[in-house]
Amino acid sequence: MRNSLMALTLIALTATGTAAAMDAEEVIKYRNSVMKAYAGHTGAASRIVRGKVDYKDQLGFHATAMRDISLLIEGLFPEDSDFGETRAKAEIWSKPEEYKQAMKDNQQAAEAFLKAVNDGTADAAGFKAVTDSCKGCHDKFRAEDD
Ligand code: ASC
Repeated sequence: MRNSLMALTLIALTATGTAAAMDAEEVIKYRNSVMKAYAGHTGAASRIVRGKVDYKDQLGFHATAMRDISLLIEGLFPEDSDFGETRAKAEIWSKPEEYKQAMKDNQQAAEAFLKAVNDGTADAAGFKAVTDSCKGCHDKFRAEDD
């Protein structure tokens, strides 16, 4: 009983600590870093897929990172992270169903591309499906550069 109470208190404290640490400006910086990582892996994979470089043995690494990152993105836009140094548009929060669908499209394309890489059937079209879904989301939900 005492132990479980202590455990519960610890969980509660941890949860509070996590929430307090989620300063919106830090979330925005974190989000930008994760997106840059996604762009880095996508750019690297692109050069392999297009035969510009001969690092085919590293394509699985990039495709895995792309798929993993695609799964993180949906959680990177909490309600209060819509101000300041961000190009995130209000539509992310005002059209949540559309936004979720765009996330899902990207996740599915990235998953399919990873599977193709693992099966040895990856091609330019499968890769383009991923970048098209990136672009689809950016067109709707990311503001232009200043
Ligand atoms: C990329 C990247 C994006 C998308 C977009 C697709 O490689 O960094 O933001 O693809 O350019 O058109």
